[in-house]
Amino acid sequence: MSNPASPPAVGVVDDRPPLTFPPGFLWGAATAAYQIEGAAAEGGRTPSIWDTFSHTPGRVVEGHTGDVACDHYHRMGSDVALMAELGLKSYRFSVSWPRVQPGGTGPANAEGLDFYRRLVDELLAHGIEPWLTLYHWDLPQPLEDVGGWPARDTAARFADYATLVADALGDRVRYWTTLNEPWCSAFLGYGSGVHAPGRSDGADAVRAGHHLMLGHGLAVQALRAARPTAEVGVTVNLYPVTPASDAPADVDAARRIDGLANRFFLDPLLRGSYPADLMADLAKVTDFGHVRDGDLATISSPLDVVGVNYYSRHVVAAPVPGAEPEPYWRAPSCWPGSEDVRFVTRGVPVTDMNWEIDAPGLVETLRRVHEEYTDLPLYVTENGSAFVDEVVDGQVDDVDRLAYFDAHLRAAHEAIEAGVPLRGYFAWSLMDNFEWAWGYTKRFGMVHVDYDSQVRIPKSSARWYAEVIRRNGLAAQ
Ligand code: IFM
Repeated sequence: MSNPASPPAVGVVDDRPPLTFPPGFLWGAATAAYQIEGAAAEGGRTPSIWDTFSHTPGRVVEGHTGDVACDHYHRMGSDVALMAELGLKSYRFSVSWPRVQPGGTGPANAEGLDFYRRLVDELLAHGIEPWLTLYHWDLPQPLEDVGGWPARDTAARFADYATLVADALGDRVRYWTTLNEPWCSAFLGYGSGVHAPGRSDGADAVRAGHHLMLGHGLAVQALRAARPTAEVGVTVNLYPVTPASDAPADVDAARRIDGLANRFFLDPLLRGSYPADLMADLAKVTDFGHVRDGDLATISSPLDVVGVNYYSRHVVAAPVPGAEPEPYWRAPSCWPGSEDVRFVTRGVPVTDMNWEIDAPGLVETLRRVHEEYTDLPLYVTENGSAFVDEVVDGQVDDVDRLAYFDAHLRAAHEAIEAGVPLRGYFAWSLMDNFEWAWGYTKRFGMVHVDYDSQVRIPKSSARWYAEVIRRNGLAAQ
C-alpha cells in the first residue's frame, strides 16, 4: 500500500492535480486553553482538573504541566500577528472555564473575561474570525470535587458558564462550540483514567458522557437565549471503525466499538436517542438510570453546525484469549462493556502518536455524518499529526506533517465533491503545545515552539498552509 502522507520522492513525477475549494471556505487553525495559555495561577484563574492531574506524580510524561505551556497568555498579541502573517481566516481557541469563572460557580472573573475580549478584538482587528470553544477539558477542580461529569449538576453549571461567556463575548463572536471531543472527557477521563481527572470506572464514564451531552444541550439553549444570532455547534472526534476481517465476530467487534466511539454521541446529539444495540452492549455496565425524561430532547437541541475532529481509523477484531492489554485509547477500560475487543495494527505508516495515517477515513467520516445524520454545514475542527521535528539552521522542514495535511485536504475536497457541505478546515495545531498525558514530548504544531525561550518558528507546513489559504486550494504537484 502506498503511504498517503508521503511527499513525492525526488525524481518521481507527481501528478496530483490542483484543487480549489468553494468560495468562502473557512481556513483556520486550532488550539486549546490549557495546552497553550500557561499563566495557570494568574489573573484570578483557579485550578482545573488538568492542573491537579498534571501535578500528580506519574500522570503526565516527565511530570510536564501546563503551568507555562506556550505562555500564550502573555504573548497573545504576537501570536495573533503570526496567525495574520500565515493568512488564517479563522482561529479556533477555547476559553478556560476556571479563568473566567473561578471554581466553576458564581460570578465571572472580569480579568479572565478581559483576556478573551482582548484576544477576540485582536483577531477581529486582523480580519480573523474567532471560533470559540467553551469546553476543551478544563473542568474547574471544585466541580470535580463534588462529582465531576458523572454528577448531573455539572451539566447545569456548564450552562451557567455558557451564559456568562455569551453575555461577555456574544457581541463579537459568531461561531460557538460547546464541547470538544466529549468521548475523551468521558472515556479517557473517567473510564481509563489516562486523562484528568484520572478516574477509572465504566459506569462513571457512561454517566459522564451523558451529562456532557446534557450540558451541551443546556448550553445551546443558554447561548440561543443570550445571542439569538450565534452559530452554535459541537465538536466530536470520530473514527471509521473497520473489522479486521469479514468474520462475523470481527464485524461484531467493529459494531461495538463504533457504538462507543461514534454513535454514543452522534445518535443522542443528532437523532435524540441512544442506539438500542449500544444500550444492550452496555447493559452489564449501567442500567441508564441516569437518563431522565426530556434529557434526549435537550441533548438534541437544534444546531447550526457540526464540528468533526479526525485523526485516524480504528481497526478491530474479536477477542483472543490471553492477549496483552494495550495502552492509552486502546486500553480495555476505555471501552466499557467491550473491554475484550482487540485493536489491530495494520502496519501502515503511523505518526509519532502511533496513530495510523488514513486520509480516506476522513472522506468516509464526513460522508457518514452527512449521509446518515444531518444536512447541517460541517467543519473539520481538528486534523493534524505529531512528528518528531528537528530545528536545523533555525528552520523546521516537517515534510511528514506537510504531507499529512496535503493528503487530508485532498480527502476533504473529495468529500465536498461527493456532496458533503463541508465549510471549513482547522489544522491542529497552530503551534506545538501541551499534548495532555504526553506533555511536551509530542509536537502537533505548524509552528515550532522552543519551550525554554518561547521562540516560535513557522515550520515548512505553516508556510505551505499559508499558500493553500492564499490560493483557496492546493497547487498541482
Ligand atoms: O491535542 C489534542 C486536542 O486537544 C484534542 N484533539 C486531539 C489533539 C491531538 O491529540
